[in-house]
Amino acid sequence: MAQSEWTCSLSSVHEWESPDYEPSLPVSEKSNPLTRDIDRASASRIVRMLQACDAQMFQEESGATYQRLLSEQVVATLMEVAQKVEIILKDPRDSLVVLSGCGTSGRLAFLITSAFNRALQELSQRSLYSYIIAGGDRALLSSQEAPEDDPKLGMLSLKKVCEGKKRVLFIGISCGLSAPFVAGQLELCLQHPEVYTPVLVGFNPPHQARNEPIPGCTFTFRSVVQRMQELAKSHKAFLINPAVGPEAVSGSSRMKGGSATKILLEVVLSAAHAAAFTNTPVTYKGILQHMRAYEKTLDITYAQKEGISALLEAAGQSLQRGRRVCYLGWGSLATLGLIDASECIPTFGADYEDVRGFISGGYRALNNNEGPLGPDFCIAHEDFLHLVLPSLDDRDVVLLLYTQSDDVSDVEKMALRVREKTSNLHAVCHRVEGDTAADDDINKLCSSSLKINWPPPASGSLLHMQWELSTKLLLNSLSTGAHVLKGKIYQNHMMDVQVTNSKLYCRATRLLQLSGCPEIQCEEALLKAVYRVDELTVDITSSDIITHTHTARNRTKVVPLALVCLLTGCSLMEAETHLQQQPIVREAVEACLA
Ligand code: F1P
Repeated sequence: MAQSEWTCSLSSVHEWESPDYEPSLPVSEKSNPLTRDIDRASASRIVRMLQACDAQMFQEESGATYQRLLSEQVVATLMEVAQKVEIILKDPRDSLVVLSGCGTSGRLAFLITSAFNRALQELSQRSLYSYIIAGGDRALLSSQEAPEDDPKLGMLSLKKVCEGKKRVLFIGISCGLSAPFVAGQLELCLQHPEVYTPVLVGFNPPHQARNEPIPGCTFTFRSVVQRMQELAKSHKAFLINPAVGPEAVSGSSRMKGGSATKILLEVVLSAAHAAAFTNTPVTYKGILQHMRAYEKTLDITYAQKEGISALLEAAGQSLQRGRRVCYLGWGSLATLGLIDASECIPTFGADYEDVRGFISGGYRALNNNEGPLGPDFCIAHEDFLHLVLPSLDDRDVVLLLYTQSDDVSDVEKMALRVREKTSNLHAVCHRVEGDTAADDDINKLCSSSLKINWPPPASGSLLHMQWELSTKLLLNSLSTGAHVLKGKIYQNHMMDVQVTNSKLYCRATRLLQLSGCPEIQCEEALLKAVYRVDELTVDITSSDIITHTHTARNRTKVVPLALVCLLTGCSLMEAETHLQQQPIVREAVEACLA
C-alpha cells in the first residue's frame, strides 16, 4: 500500500467518532469515511476496504464517545446476561429464551437459536431457544419489511411463543435501535416484569435510538430504551449496544451489524452453556477470550484477500452480464448462503434470480419453524438441479460452500454435475490445519478453490461458529463487491434502495438530499416517484408513511428516478428514459451532476 494511502486510511479509521461527523445521523446510518470511493475501486481494493471496515468492530474504545465491543461495560453486561441464561439452563421448567428481530437481525436469531438448540439436543436436553422474525419464516428468505413497522404484531408474536411460560429472557435485536416491531416486544416485557427480562442488542448509543412517533403507540424506540436504562441500574433489563462503526455501504446493517450480533450472542450463549454443563463459570477473561477468537476469525478470513478478490471479480462479471451467482452449500454454511442471497434483493434492488442460495437437504436441513415455504421458495440442491442448472453456462458463477465435516463425496457429485454446464465453478472450504480432506478431485473441477485453514480449536463448537462467521464475511464481501462492480452504488450509498418501511423511507429522503435540494423538496420528489405522478394530489400528501411504503412495494428504481428528477428538473417519464439509457445508477447520477 502506498504511504499516502495508508496515512489517509489511518486518519479516516476514527473520523466517524468525531461529534462533528454527520452529527444528525446515528452510527448505524453514517457513511464510512473508509469507503467514500468504493464505487470506483477495483475488486482487490474493495476487499481491502471491507476488511478495514470489519476491523473497526474490534477497535478499542477511544475517549468516552462510544462503547465498543471489547469495552469493560459491554463485557460486564455480556457476563450478566450469560449468567441469566445459565440459571434458566439449570432449571428450564416453564422457561424460554427468545431471540427476535427484523430482516437480518431475525435471520441471525434463527441461525443462533438453531445452533444452540442443536447443542442442547446433543446433550439430550429439550429445546430452550425460540426465534421470532418479523413477517414469519418467509422473511428468512425474502424481504418482508412492512411487518417491521408493526409494534402490535411484535407483541402478539412474542405472546404467542411464550404462552404458558413463567420466565422468559427476551433478546430483542435491532442494529439501528429502530425497528417498531422490536420496540413493541420490549414494551410488552416492560409491562410484565414478573415474566419477562428484556435484553436489547443494537449498535448505537441510547441517545441515538430512533425517536419518531410510532403510529398508534405512546412509546418510541428511544423512550423504551430510556426505561430499560433505568431498569438496567437494578439489573432487571440489559442493554448490549457497542458501536461497531458505520457500514461499508451506508446503513447496510446486514454486514457489521449482523456479524456483531452473531459474535455477541454466541459469546453469551456459549458462556452460559459452558457454565451450566461443564462447570466452567462465566468469567470476564473467558468472554474476552471468545471475542478475541472472533477477531482472529477476521484475520484468518482476510488473509485470503487474493482469493476473495478473484471470486468477487468473477461474481461482478456475471452480474454485469445479466447472469447469475449461485451458492450451493452444506450445513449451516448453506443457511448463510441462503441469507446472503436473499438480502441482495432489498439491499441492491437485485432480481430474485441474480444471486440464489441452495442447501443440501432442503427444508429438512434448514429446520425452520414453518417448514417448507412453497414453490416460490425452492432451496434444495435438487431444486437447483431441476430449475437452475439446465440454463447455466460459463457466464454464471457457482460457488460451493462446505467444510471438512460435510459429506465431501456429495460435494464432488455436485461439482461434477455443475461442470457439465459451466467451468465458472468455485469453492470455499474450511478445514483444520493438517487435515487431509479427500477433496483433491473437487479442487481439480473448480477454477478457484479457497481453502481456509484453521488452527486446532479449543472446542469443536467454537470452530464451527468461526467457520460460520468467516463464511458470512466472505459472502457479504462477495455480494456487496459484485454489486459495487455492477455500478449499483454511488460513492458509498446504495441509491436504488427499496422504500418498503419507515426506516428506509427516511433513508431514501436523506439520500435524495445528495442532490443539494432541501428536505421538503426531496420528500416530494420521492412521493412523486412512488406514486408515479408529476404532481402530488391531496390524497397522496395526506396519506401516512405506511400507505407510501405499501405503494412503494410494487415499484422499482424509486430513488434513482426521484434523484434524476431533482437534479435535472425533468418529468418522471423523461427520468425513466434516462435511466433506461443509463442503467448503471452511479453513472446516471454522475451524468446528471455533470
Ligand atoms: C432491520 C432491517 C435490516 C435490513 C433493512 C431493513 O434492521 O430489516 O436487517 O437490512 O435495513 O431493516 P434493524 O432493526 O436490525 O436495525
